[in-house]
Amino acid sequence: PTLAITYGTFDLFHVGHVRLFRRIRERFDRLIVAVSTDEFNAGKGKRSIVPFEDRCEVVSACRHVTQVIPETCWEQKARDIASLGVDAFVMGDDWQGHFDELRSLCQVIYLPRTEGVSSSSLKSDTLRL
Ligand code: C2G
Repeated sequence: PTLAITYGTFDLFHVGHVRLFRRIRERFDRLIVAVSTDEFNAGKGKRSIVPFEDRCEVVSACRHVTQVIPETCWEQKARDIASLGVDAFVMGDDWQGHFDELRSLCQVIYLPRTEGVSSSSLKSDTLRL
């Protein structure tokens, strides 16, 4: 069985995340999702509304997801790919080109983002209600 991995914050889980996972599973048998911890997010300059444990629980409940692991640092991707036997590293294309060094380890695929939805827009739209 083929295995893909993707990384992200997945705050305010939305249809863009679901579609990314679904499209990955159209290509691969299994999908591991690495969810950014609150501490790692702080390093990204991001503060999520939903705490890490809850973001993991929500992502785990998605039927397209095989397993959830924590993302604690930028450098873990190469280790994860090797230790987990990953066939493909997949991200939305807002990351186009950022992880091409991983092509020596596995397939690297960037899929088009879902337009019109993002955690940040959901946050700001809610504030305007
Ligand atoms: N995404 C998408 N469509 C959207 C919004 C997000 O396809 N409308 C994708 C992004 O391209 C990304 C994934 O969903 O691949 C998760 O997005 P974020 O939670 O915003 O994650 P990010 O902050 O990009 O962190 O090491 C990688 C980082 O952890 C990625």
